[in-house]
Amino acid sequence: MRQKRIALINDVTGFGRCSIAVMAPIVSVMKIQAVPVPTAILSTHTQFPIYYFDDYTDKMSDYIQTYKDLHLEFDGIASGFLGSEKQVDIVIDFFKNFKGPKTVVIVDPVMGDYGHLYKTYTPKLANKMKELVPYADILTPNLTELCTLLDEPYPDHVLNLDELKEKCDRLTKLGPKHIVVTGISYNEHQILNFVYDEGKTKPILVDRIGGDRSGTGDAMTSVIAGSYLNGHSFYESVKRAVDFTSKCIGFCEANHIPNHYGLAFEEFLSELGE
Ligand code: PXL
Repeated sequence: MRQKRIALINDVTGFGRCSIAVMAPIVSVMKIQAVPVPTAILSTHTQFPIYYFDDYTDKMSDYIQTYKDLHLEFDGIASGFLGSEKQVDIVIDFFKNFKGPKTVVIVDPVMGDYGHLYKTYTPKLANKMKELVPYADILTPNLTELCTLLDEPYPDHVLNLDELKEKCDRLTKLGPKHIVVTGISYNEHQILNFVYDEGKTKPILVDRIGGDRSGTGDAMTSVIAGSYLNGHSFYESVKRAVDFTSKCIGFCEANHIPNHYGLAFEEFLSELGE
Protein backbone atom coordinates (compact mmCIF):
# COMPACT_ATOMS: atom_id res chain seq x y z
CA MET A 1 0.00 0.00 0.00
CA ARG A 2 1.30 3.44 -0.92
CA GLN A 3 0.41 6.28 1.43
CA LYS A 4 -1.60 9.12 -0.06
CA ARG A 5 0.48 12.09 -1.16
CA ILE A 6 -0.40 15.75 -1.63
CA ALA A 7 1.59 18.54 -3.28
CA LEU A 8 1.29 21.79 -1.34
CA ILE A 9 1.93 24.71 -3.71
CA ASN A 10 2.13 27.56 -1.26
CA ASP A 11 4.51 29.87 0.56
CA VAL A 12 6.87 29.02 3.39
CA THR A 13 6.42 31.61 6.12
CA GLY A 14 8.56 31.52 9.24
CA PHE A 15 6.55 33.29 11.92
CA GLY A 16 2.80 33.71 11.89
CA ARG A 17 1.41 30.24 11.21
CA CYS A 18 0.13 30.15 7.65
CA SER A 19 0.45 28.20 4.42
CA ILE A 20 2.87 25.23 4.29
CA ALA A 21 3.89 25.65 7.95
CA VAL A 22 0.25 24.93 8.85
CA MET A 23 -0.78 22.64 6.03
CA ALA A 24 2.10 20.15 6.17
CA PRO A 25 1.64 19.15 9.83
CA ILE A 26 -2.13 18.96 9.44
CA VAL A 27 -2.11 16.62 6.43
CA SER A 28 0.76 14.62 7.96
CA VAL A 29 -1.17 13.88 11.13
CA MET A 30 -3.94 12.65 8.84
CA LYS A 31 -1.39 10.14 7.46
CA ILE A 32 -0.97 11.89 4.12
CA GLN A 33 2.52 12.68 2.84
CA ALA A 34 3.07 16.42 2.38
CA VAL A 35 5.22 17.51 -0.58
CA PRO A 36 5.96 21.26 -0.35
CA VAL A 37 6.29 23.25 -3.56
CA PRO A 38 7.28 26.74 -2.37
CA THR A 39 5.98 29.85 -4.12
CA ALA A 40 7.73 32.37 -1.87
CA ILE A 41 9.68 32.50 1.36
CA LEU A 42 8.67 35.05 3.96
CA SER A 43 9.94 35.78 7.43
CA THR A 44 6.42 36.66 8.61
CA HIS A 45 3.15 36.80 6.67
CA THR A 46 1.91 40.00 5.07
CA GLN A 47 -0.43 40.94 7.91
CA PHE A 48 2.61 41.95 9.96
CA PRO A 49 3.76 45.56 9.56
CA ILE A 50 7.13 44.30 8.29
CA TYR A 51 8.13 41.12 6.48
CA TYR A 52 10.91 39.79 4.27
CA PHE A 53 9.45 38.45 0.99
CA ASP A 54 11.52 36.32 -1.36
CA ASP A 55 9.59 35.47 -4.51
CA TYR A 56 10.40 31.93 -5.69
CA THR A 57 8.94 32.23 -9.21
CA ASP A 58 12.21 31.86 -11.13
CA LYS A 59 13.18 28.72 -9.24
CA MET A 60 9.87 26.89 -9.39
CA SER A 61 10.12 25.38 -12.88
CA ASP A 62 13.51 23.74 -12.13
CA TYR A 63 12.20 22.57 -8.76
CA ILE A 64 9.14 20.98 -10.39
CA GLN A 65 11.16 19.51 -13.26
CA THR A 66 12.66 16.90 -10.92
CA TYR A 67 9.14 15.71 -10.05
CA LYS A 68 8.38 15.42 -13.76
CA ASP A 69 11.62 13.49 -14.37
CA LEU A 70 10.84 11.18 -11.45
CA HIS A 71 7.29 10.65 -12.80
CA LEU A 72 5.89 11.34 -9.35
CA GLU A 73 2.16 10.92 -8.90
CA PHE A 74 -0.02 12.86 -6.49
CA ASP A 75 -3.39 11.96 -4.95
CA GLY A 76 -3.98 15.60 -4.18
CA ILE A 77 -2.65 18.97 -5.28
CA ALA A 78 -3.46 22.03 -3.19
CA SER A 79 -2.57 25.52 -4.36
CA GLY A 80 -2.69 28.61 -2.16
CA PHE A 81 -0.78 31.88 -1.82
CA LEU A 82 0.94 32.87 -5.07
CA GLY A 83 3.52 35.61 -5.44
CA SER A 84 3.38 36.59 -9.11
CA GLU A 85 1.37 36.25 -12.31
CA LYS A 86 3.97 33.94 -13.84
CA GLN A 87 3.37 31.58 -10.93
CA VAL A 88 -0.24 31.10 -12.00
CA ASP A 89 1.03 29.67 -15.31
CA ILE A 90 3.52 27.46 -13.44
CA VAL A 91 0.73 26.13 -11.22
CA ILE A 92 -1.47 25.46 -14.26
CA ASP A 93 1.42 23.56 -15.85
CA PHE A 94 1.73 21.56 -12.60
CA PHE A 95 -2.00 20.69 -12.73
CA LYS A 96 -1.72 19.65 -16.39
CA ASN A 97 1.27 17.40 -15.68
CA PHE A 98 0.24 15.84 -12.39
CA LYS A 99 -3.57 15.78 -12.34
CA GLY A 100 -4.34 12.13 -13.03
CA PRO A 101 -7.87 10.71 -13.31
CA LYS A 102 -8.15 10.34 -9.51
CA THR A 103 -6.10 13.34 -8.37
CA VAL A 104 -8.12 15.84 -6.34
CA VAL A 105 -7.18 19.47 -7.02
CA ILE A 106 -7.93 21.91 -4.23
CA VAL A 107 -7.57 25.59 -5.08
CA ASP A 108 -7.58 28.08 -2.24
CA PRO A 109 -7.71 31.31 -4.23
CA VAL A 110 -5.83 33.24 -1.53
CA MET A 111 -6.07 36.94 -2.40
CA GLY A 112 -7.50 38.94 0.44
CA ASP A 113 -10.03 39.32 3.19
CA TYR A 114 -12.73 41.67 4.50
CA GLY A 115 -13.17 43.27 1.08
CA HIS A 116 -9.46 44.06 0.59
CA LEU A 117 -6.68 42.31 -1.33
CA TYR A 118 -3.48 41.37 0.54
CA LYS A 119 -0.53 43.73 -0.01
CA THR A 120 1.28 41.49 -2.52
CA TYR A 121 -1.87 40.91 -4.65
CA THR A 122 -2.08 43.50 -7.42
CA PRO A 123 -5.39 43.74 -9.31
CA LYS A 124 -3.58 42.14 -12.28
CA LEU A 125 -2.48 39.14 -10.20
CA ALA A 126 -5.99 38.85 -8.74
CA ASN A 127 -7.38 38.79 -12.27
CA LYS A 128 -4.89 36.12 -13.32
CA MET A 129 -5.90 33.93 -10.33
CA LYS A 130 -9.22 33.28 -12.13
CA GLU A 131 -7.36 31.03 -14.55
CA LEU A 132 -6.87 28.46 -11.77
CA VAL A 133 -10.60 27.95 -11.21
CA PRO A 134 -11.29 25.55 -14.13
CA TYR A 135 -8.76 23.06 -12.73
CA ALA A 136 -10.24 22.93 -9.22
CA ASP A 137 -12.32 20.04 -7.92
CA ILE A 138 -12.60 21.88 -4.61
CA LEU A 139 -12.52 25.67 -4.26
CA THR A 140 -12.26 27.34 -0.84
CA PRO A 141 -12.71 31.11 -1.26
CA ASN A 142 -13.68 33.53 1.45
CA LEU A 143 -16.28 36.16 0.53
CA THR A 144 -13.67 38.65 -0.73
CA GLU A 145 -12.14 36.00 -2.97
CA LEU A 146 -15.55 34.76 -4.20
CA CYS A 147 -16.49 38.30 -5.29
CA THR A 148 -13.07 38.90 -6.86
CA LEU A 149 -13.33 35.69 -8.89
CA LEU A 150 -16.78 36.75 -10.11
CA ASP A 151 -15.61 40.31 -10.90
CA GLU A 152 -18.09 41.76 -8.45
CA PRO A 153 -17.71 44.38 -5.74
CA TYR A 154 -17.65 43.24 -2.12
CA PRO A 155 -21.31 43.27 -0.99
CA ASP A 156 -22.58 46.15 1.10
CA HIS A 157 -25.02 43.89 2.98
CA VAL A 158 -24.96 40.43 4.54
CA LEU A 159 -25.72 37.98 1.73
CA ASN A 160 -28.59 35.55 2.31
CA LEU A 161 -28.30 31.87 1.47
CA ASP A 162 -30.05 32.26 -1.90
CA GLU A 163 -27.65 35.01 -2.94
CA LEU A 164 -24.67 32.88 -1.94
CA LYS A 165 -26.05 29.91 -3.86
CA GLU A 166 -26.54 32.06 -6.94
CA LYS A 167 -22.88 33.16 -6.79
CA CYS A 168 -21.68 29.56 -6.36
CA ASP A 169 -23.95 28.44 -9.24
CA ARG A 170 -22.07 30.83 -11.49
CA LEU A 171 -18.65 29.77 -10.20
CA THR A 172 -19.35 26.03 -10.54
CA LYS A 173 -20.01 26.57 -14.26
CA LEU A 174 -16.31 27.40 -14.56
CA GLY A 175 -15.28 23.98 -13.17
CA PRO A 176 -15.28 23.27 -9.44
CA LYS A 177 -18.01 20.90 -8.20
CA HIS A 178 -17.33 21.51 -4.53
CA ILE A 179 -17.13 25.02 -3.14
CA VAL A 180 -17.02 26.27 0.41
CA VAL A 181 -17.23 29.98 1.05
CA THR A 182 -15.41 30.29 4.35
CA GLY A 183 -15.60 32.67 7.28
CA ILE A 184 -18.57 34.81 6.24
CA SER A 185 -19.53 37.34 8.87
CA TYR A 186 -23.24 36.39 9.17
CA ASN A 187 -24.29 38.42 12.17
CA GLU A 188 -22.83 39.82 15.35
CA HIS A 189 -22.63 36.38 16.94
CA GLN A 190 -22.15 33.91 14.10
CA ILE A 191 -19.80 33.05 11.26
CA LEU A 192 -21.15 31.17 8.25
CA ASN A 193 -19.32 28.59 6.17
CA PHE A 194 -21.43 28.02 3.08
CA VAL A 195 -21.07 24.50 1.61
CA TYR A 196 -21.97 24.08 -2.06
CA ASP A 197 -21.77 20.50 -3.27
CA GLU A 198 -22.80 19.89 -6.89
CA GLY A 199 -25.71 22.32 -6.60
CA LYS A 200 -26.78 21.22 -3.11
CA THR A 201 -26.10 23.69 -0.33
CA LYS A 202 -25.72 23.48 3.43
CA PRO A 203 -24.86 26.28 5.82
CA ILE A 204 -22.53 25.61 8.74
CA LEU A 205 -22.92 28.31 11.36
CA VAL A 206 -20.47 28.66 14.23
CA ASP A 207 -20.24 31.02 17.17
CA ARG A 208 -18.05 34.00 16.47
CA ILE A 209 -15.18 33.87 18.95
CA GLY A 210 -12.84 36.83 18.98
CA GLY A 211 -11.53 38.67 15.93
CA ASP A 212 -10.40 37.44 12.53
CA ARG A 213 -7.37 35.25 12.89
CA SER A 214 -4.82 34.87 10.09
CA GLY A 215 -4.06 31.39 8.80
CA THR A 216 -7.52 30.08 9.67
CA GLY A 217 -8.21 29.62 5.95
CA ASP A 218 -5.02 27.58 5.51
CA ALA A 219 -5.96 25.31 8.41
CA MET A 220 -9.50 24.91 7.03
CA THR A 221 -8.23 24.07 3.54
CA SER A 222 -5.79 21.46 4.81
CA VAL A 223 -8.34 19.68 7.02
CA ILE A 224 -10.79 19.70 4.09
CA ALA A 225 -8.12 18.38 1.70
CA GLY A 226 -6.92 15.67 4.10
CA SER A 227 -10.42 14.56 5.07
CA TYR A 228 -11.65 14.45 1.49
CA LEU A 229 -8.60 12.45 0.36
CA ASN A 230 -9.26 10.07 3.25
CA GLY A 231 -12.77 9.36 1.97
CA HIS A 232 -15.01 11.74 3.91
CA SER A 233 -17.81 13.45 1.99
CA PHE A 234 -17.25 17.09 1.09
CA TYR A 235 -19.75 18.25 3.72
CA GLU A 236 -18.13 16.07 6.43
CA SER A 237 -14.71 17.36 5.43
CA VAL A 238 -15.82 20.97 5.84
CA LYS A 239 -17.56 20.17 9.14
CA ARG A 240 -14.37 18.59 10.48
CA ALA A 241 -12.42 21.66 9.39
CA VAL A 242 -14.88 24.04 11.04
CA ASP A 243 -14.89 22.06 14.29
CA PHE A 244 -11.09 21.89 14.38
CA THR A 245 -10.50 25.58 13.65
CA SER A 246 -13.20 26.64 16.14
CA LYS A 247 -11.45 24.68 18.89
CA CYS A 248 -8.11 26.28 17.98
CA ILE A 249 -9.62 29.78 17.93
CA GLY A 250 -11.17 29.17 21.36
CA PHE A 251 -7.75 28.25 22.74
CA CYS A 252 -6.12 31.32 21.16
CA GLU A 253 -8.72 33.65 22.62
CA ALA A 254 -8.52 32.08 26.07
CA ASN A 255 -4.75 32.50 25.98
CA HIS A 256 -4.73 36.00 24.46
CA ILE A 257 -2.69 35.02 21.41
CA PRO A 258 -2.69 38.01 19.01
CA ASN A 259 -4.74 37.48 15.84
CA HIS A 260 -1.78 37.90 13.49
CA TYR A 261 0.17 35.19 15.38
CA GLY A 262 -2.24 32.77 13.71
CA LEU A 263 -4.01 29.68 14.87
CA ALA A 264 -2.37 27.67 17.66
CA PHE A 265 -3.33 24.47 15.85
CA GLU A 266 -0.52 22.54 17.59
CA GLU A 267 -2.68 22.29 20.72
CA PHE A 268 -5.26 20.06 19.00
CA LEU A 269 -3.22 18.53 16.17
CA SER A 270 -2.95 15.10 17.77
CA GLU A 271 -6.76 14.93 18.07
CA LEU A 272 -7.21 15.18 14.31
CA GLY A 273 -7.90 11.63 13.25
CA GLU A 274 -7.95 10.42 9.69
O1 PXL B 1 -3.21 32.88 5.08
C1 PXL B 1 -3.12 33.52 3.88
C2 PXL B 1 -1.72 33.99 3.64
C3 PXL B 1 -0.78 33.10 3.16
N1 PXL B 1 0.49 33.46 2.95
C4 PXL B 1 0.91 34.71 3.20
C5 PXL B 1 0.02 35.65 3.69
C6 PXL B 1 -1.32 35.28 3.92
C7 PXL B 1 -2.26 36.26 4.44
O2 PXL B 1 -1.94 37.34 4.80
O3 PXL B 1 0.46 36.89 3.96
C8 PXL B 1 2.33 35.07 2.98
